[in-house]
Amino acid sequence: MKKFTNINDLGGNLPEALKEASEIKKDRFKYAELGRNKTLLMVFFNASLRTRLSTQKAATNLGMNTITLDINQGAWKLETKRNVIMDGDKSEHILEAIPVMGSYCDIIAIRSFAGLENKEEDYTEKILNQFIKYSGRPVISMEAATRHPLQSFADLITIEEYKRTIRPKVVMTWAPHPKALPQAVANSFAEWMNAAGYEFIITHPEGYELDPAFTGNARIEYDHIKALRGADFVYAKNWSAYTDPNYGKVLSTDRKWTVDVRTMGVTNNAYFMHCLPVRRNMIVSDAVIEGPQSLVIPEAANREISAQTVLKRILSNI
Ligand code: AN0
Ligand code: CP
Repeated sequence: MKKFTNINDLGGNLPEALKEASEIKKDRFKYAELGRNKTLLMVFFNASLRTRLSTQKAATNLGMNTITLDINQGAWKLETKRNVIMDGDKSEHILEAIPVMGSYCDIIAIRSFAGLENKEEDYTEKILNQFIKYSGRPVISMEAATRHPLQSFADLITIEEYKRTIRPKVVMTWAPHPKALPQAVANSFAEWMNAAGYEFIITHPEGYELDPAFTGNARIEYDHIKALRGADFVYAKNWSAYTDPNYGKVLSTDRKWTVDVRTMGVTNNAYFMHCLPVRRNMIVSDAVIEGPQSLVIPEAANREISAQTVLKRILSNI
């Protein structure tokens, strides 16, 4: 594997990737020699708890060294546009910074969220693609503008571990949040659920339609109670509007969309999932997230497994 920025990088064989993940989970130190003298550089343009820790742990399990750079804490401010006279507050251009970063590592992982101001810039993955083009290294997305594949892979591993039927009913529900969030987690989850072949339904208020390139043939249902009826897994996530002219805007904070005991009551005793970080009593009630059907902790723990599976595949190829 040469990079990991979307599901296609797994080579189209999900069962094989899931099998590999499950083997890694059983013995995570089996390949402790594979990464010896190899360095993973993790570059963060945005905050992180899980991605930072789980990816570092995964790399360490494989014997790698890791370096972390928080661009907004201690690095030079980076200019990302070309043909600008750099007489402002940005000291360095990303086109020098990227190859320099690449020269200190064997694999480079990036977190760079959607700016939510320029849809075209976000949806062409301008920053991520510059890393792919100019770093000279295999690139791993730790959430880019349109996708969060390490999260979706961990979500899929989690569903496979807990599902009670071959083809469970998975419902992704939009939920309220006070600030505008990217569509990346939702886009990516939709892409992976479609590939997994589960019964997959998306529910959100009108105006929150996602890019059809990600939602594919998933059923879209505006009535969340109707959507959630009989669900085996409820995957909650907030995202800001995708469609024009509201791109990146918060259109609703209606707490009737908060996942609570009442909404979970119409499901098939569903498991509750969320990628975290989560705002309680906006996205989900205390009772649901703390309840016996909540998978948020094992889901987060599987981030180590998805990252390690991806790193192992890339290391085997360099
Ligand atoms: C981010 C998002 O919604 O994309 C990261 C989630 C993993 N969430 C927040 O910024 C709260
Ligand atoms: N789920 C997730 O990616 O969490 P962090 O933003 O804390 O890394």
